[in-house]
Amino acid sequence: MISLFAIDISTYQCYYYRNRNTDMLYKRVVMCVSELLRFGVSINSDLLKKFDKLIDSKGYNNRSEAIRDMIREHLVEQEWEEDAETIGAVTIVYDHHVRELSESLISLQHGHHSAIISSMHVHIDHHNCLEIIVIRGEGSKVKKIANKLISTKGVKHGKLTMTTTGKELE
Ligand code: NI
Repeated sequence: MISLFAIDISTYQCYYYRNRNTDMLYKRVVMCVSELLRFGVSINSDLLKKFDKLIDSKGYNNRSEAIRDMIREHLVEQEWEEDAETIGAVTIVYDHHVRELSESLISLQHGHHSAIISSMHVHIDHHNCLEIIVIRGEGSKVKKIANKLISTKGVKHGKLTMTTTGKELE
């Protein structure tokens, strides 16, 4: 059985303005607005049931917002694939008592000071530290710095969250 549902989605639109004095029409590129469009999706009812269950467990109130987020997720993935300017957040957990580890991590970060835009250090307990390091740059560069941090000997756990500058997303 096939179910049909519609979702709202944003698109860009630029406006044309008429100069009252000269009666000339010109394009105002600084002013862009987005409008909501609706389109229908044909989907198997069992698949739709599973989808509704999934988005409900993730806290979505409606299908439109869930689908918009899925589209954004793919666009962010594409930004990374295309090596566009992006943002990554690296989380690392390590024992600061391990010999020369803190120094290595600090010197690595100083070596990439122009790409590392912020960092936060949390003393979890007597031994363990958590650091969140935010890196901005081309995807490949962000990954390279993240991998260096994560693979530093003594780092117990490290993970790169590949996010976005948000510039290209509505
Ligand atoms: Ni600490």
